[in-house]
Amino acid sequence: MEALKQKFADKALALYQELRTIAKEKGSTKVDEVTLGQVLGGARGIKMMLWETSQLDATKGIRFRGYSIPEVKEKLPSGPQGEPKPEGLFWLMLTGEVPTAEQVDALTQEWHRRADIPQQVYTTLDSMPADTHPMTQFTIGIMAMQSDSVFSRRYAEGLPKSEYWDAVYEDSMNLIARLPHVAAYIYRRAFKGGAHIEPDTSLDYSANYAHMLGSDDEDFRSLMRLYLTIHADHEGGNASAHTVSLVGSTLSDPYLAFSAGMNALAGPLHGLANQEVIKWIFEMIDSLGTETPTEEQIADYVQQTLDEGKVIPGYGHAVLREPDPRFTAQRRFAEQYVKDSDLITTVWKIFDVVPPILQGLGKVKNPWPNVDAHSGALLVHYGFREFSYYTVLFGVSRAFGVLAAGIWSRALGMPLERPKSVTSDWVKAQVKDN
Ligand code: CMX
Repeated sequence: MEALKQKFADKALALYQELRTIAKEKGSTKVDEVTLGQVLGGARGIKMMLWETSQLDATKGIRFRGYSIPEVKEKLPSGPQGEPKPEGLFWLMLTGEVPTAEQVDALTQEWHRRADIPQQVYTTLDSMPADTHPMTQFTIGIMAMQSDSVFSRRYAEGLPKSEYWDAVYEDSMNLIARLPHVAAYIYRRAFKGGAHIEPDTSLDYSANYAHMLGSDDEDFRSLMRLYLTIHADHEGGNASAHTVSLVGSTLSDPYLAFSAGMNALAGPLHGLANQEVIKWIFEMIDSLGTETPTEEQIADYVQQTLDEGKVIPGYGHAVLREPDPRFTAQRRFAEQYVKDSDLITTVWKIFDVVPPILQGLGKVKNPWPNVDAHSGALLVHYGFREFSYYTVLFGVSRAFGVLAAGIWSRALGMPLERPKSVTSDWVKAQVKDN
């Protein structure tokens, strides 16, 4: 058995027993109350799922197994310029332990070994118009691999419940290994006339993805390591993670579950916001007729957007109540690697302008930037101007978290997810009774 798989198996079995005992002996312990505001307000804050890989705090932001983004950058094995490798984050999320550089290198090689893309993926993608939205191509590309699912095959052969996690582990490892290849293929067919680039297995996961996209720039490789690390997981309740978990709980295999989650990520209130942000900034630049807008000009444009009944993309969050540490990490990266960029300076000016305006509306719970407010400007800086592709990059990264969590769910024997719904008559009756 692979070292990572063995380590996971040891930990998961022990936790499975522990949680079974807790559920049996203490299952009636009350942990929270649900309000009508939560029922009518998108279930914010209702604790209803187990998620081992990360935890989101409203003010401190994301913690991967307890580690903040700066701590992850410091502790995880990194590339030559010091940005953490997502391979290490996957190891950390799956085992709770910081891996050594050798363990991370072995994982890189393992993923290279597993990156065997079935021909039907390319045939299927090639049958679609090249201008099909890249996120649509991405989910179709993932679905085109589903017939390879180890879980589905073994389940049909009578896989016992105690071995679900093993098959899900195999699918998840294969899927993560294959995703950058499928994603790069989509990029090159959609935007580079189908001139595809062979992988380079001497590179780590992120650098190889950058290479297949068409860049061997050392700084861009570093950006990709950081990007794939910070977008990987944001606890379980966000729409893409929750969707993967929900679909996986029906024992749909990881291909089915992950592609479902990618359809959730493709919504403008979630992952598509990275595309919306950069579009909105360029529309503002066009409308104002300057690449160096003043704060006053930006404020006017923000007001115009709000007056049109639209949201300011890249701002606000369902959980966070402070600037997103993932925004801050990208800002630090830009400060270190990008010296002069009008576009990035504009992103920072927007950061100064937008929060007080949103606060002034009196209804926005979090006026601060989220992860999507910064990522597009960095990608444009490195020559990736195809905005509709940005959410695919987010999706490749999100695989690390949601698939690691999916392996945990099956190892812990989590059941079919089935919360309760109510009717509006029931809601009105609660108020009347009170
Ligand atoms: N611009 C304008 N209005 C905003 C706003 C923004 N950026 N963020 C929230 N609001 C509004 C909401 O639309 C809502 O208005 P109504 O009551 O009129 O419907 C009100 O403020 C209250 O919303 P909230 O409780 O503060 O925010 P939610 O938890 O409902 O929604 C989010 C969170 C992210 C969907 C919302 O802030 C938003 O639409 N932001 C812009 C889109 C975006 O950047 N999404 C990416 C999030 C990160 C990610 O998943 O990738």
